[in-house]
Amino acid sequence: MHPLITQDHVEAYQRDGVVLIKGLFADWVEPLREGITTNMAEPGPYAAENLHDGEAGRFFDDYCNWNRIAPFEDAARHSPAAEVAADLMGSQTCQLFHDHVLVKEPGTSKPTPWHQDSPYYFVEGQQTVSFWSPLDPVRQASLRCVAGSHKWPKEVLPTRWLSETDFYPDDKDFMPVPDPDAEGMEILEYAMEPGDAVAFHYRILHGARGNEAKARRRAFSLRLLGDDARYVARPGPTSPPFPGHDMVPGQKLREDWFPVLFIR
Ligand SMILES: O=C(O)CCC(=O)C(=O)O
Repeated sequence: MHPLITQDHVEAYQRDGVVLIKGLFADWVEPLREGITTNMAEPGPYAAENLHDGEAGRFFDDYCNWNRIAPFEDAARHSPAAEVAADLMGSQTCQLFHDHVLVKEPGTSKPTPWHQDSPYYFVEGQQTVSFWSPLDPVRQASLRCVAGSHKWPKEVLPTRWLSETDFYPDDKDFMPVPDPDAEGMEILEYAMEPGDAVAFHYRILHGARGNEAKARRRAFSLRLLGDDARYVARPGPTSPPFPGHDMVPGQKLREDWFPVLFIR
């Protein structure tokens, strides 16, 4: 087990689908901030602005940039994240799916809608984990996760964040998006320092409040895969789409595009 975590972290992760890892990216905070500066100055083809005209603040996100922004690749390959991920997942290996940057500038009141990541992705498995790490202290705009939702039998309907329309043309296999606050669900959220990370399963229902604070809320996320993760077909283009990936259902993700970061 990596010294940053204990058996309690693993049990909490398996039970709740979410756990806080203090200091996971503590040594990468400055380089990752620089990476985000580069990313925002040179957005990739998938970069999005998630506010309508006239809405206050700025909510920027972008993903799949690790192979052009060195600090993102460095954090994926050399931080403790991959080994900690393998420990939490109970996996012999850890493979990179992608990186994701989410920035809420001060005065951005828009919440991040409740969603699970898994329905947007073309991958399925019990052994999945994302790390969401703020590079600024966060209180109000921290990630909020519904404990145990990774074990729900049906996935939650994926929607587009800006237009709030359904993500796939055929949505009969999904359950409607619940309102965890109104429905009294157990929501886990943490006051976090730069470099701390929330580990959460791809099937965890999660969202975030707006950022009404005076400070920026820059977050870096790594999406990681364990031994049992396999390519799955979805009813339309996924997010991220990875055009031309050429994989078939049941296949392990190709290692030339999704590098193995850790082998036990
Ligand atoms: O940063 C946010 O506001 C939301 C993050 C999120 O949904 C994710 O990392 O999957």
